[in-house]
Amino acid sequence: MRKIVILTGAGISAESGIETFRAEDGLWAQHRVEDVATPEGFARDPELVVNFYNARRAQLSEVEPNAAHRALARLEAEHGGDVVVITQNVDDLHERGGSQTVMHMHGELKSALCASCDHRWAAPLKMHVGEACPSCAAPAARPDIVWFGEMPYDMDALFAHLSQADIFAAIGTSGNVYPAAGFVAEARRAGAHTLEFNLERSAVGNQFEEHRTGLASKTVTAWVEELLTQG
Ligand code: BJW
Repeated sequence: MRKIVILTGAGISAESGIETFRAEDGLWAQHRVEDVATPEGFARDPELVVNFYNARRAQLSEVEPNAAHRALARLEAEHGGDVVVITQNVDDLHERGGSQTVMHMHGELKSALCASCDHRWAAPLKMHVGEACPSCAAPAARPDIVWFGEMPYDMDALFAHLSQADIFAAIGTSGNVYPAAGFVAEARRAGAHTLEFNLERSAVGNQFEEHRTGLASKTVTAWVEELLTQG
């Protein structure tokens, strides 16, 4: 059976009420990327960064997965082959929508990371600057988020999945951030059929063979129905 690798970005969670990054009224219009999404910003003003992620973690309890998250979970449950969701999102809406195989390449809001020993643990709803690591006791807790200039998680495993993909779909991502924006090229090298789901062409849109334009809740649900009907 065909192996399906799916890359998701902020656009899949937009209809659940979570802001994207690069929309006119998105997160980067309200906060400077350099201040809240770089290790240098965290070193300069850890309080600002911890509060930024505390607010976004709190927001998770107010939002629900939408039809696109649920459609991907249905695909995984009903497709006879392998389905892997690689998400750039730090929310937990794929898991709450029912997906089992989810790889969070940019980290997770619900996780904390020790800047000293790399131990990861379940973050409290409200993190505090200088909290002690439960493993090594260093006062070095930080949000478990991959900031610019840091290595995304599980790169070897992600590239291994891409190299075996028969279908590669990117959903709701602007194609501005690497290495994720390079996954379509990698999947094409592996011979995968490539599709993009977005409201508009992404920055790497010309590399996809097929485009489905519109709200992910509609286009992804229809695609999953199609795939499962084809068998
Ligand atoms: C809908 C929709 C609906 C809306 N339905 N669609 C020069 C060249 C190349 C690379 C670099 C370079 N200079 C520096 C770099 C590297 C850098 C990078 O890419 N910079 C670029 C800005 C150029 N990357 C890194 O530093 C990464 N690490 C790295 O490269 O390590 C070295 C390495 C080398 C080689 C191999 C492996 C590793 C780390 C990147 C970390 C990104 N972190 C962030 C923030 C942290 C998370 C957080 O705070 O939440 O992650 S940035 C932010 O962007 C966030 C997102 O995950 C990421 C991607 O954004 P996304 O998801 O695409 O959102 P948007 O808002 O951009 O787009 C939403 C899309 O949805 C839009 O297209 C809408 O149209 C669409 N949409 N509603 C369908 N209903």
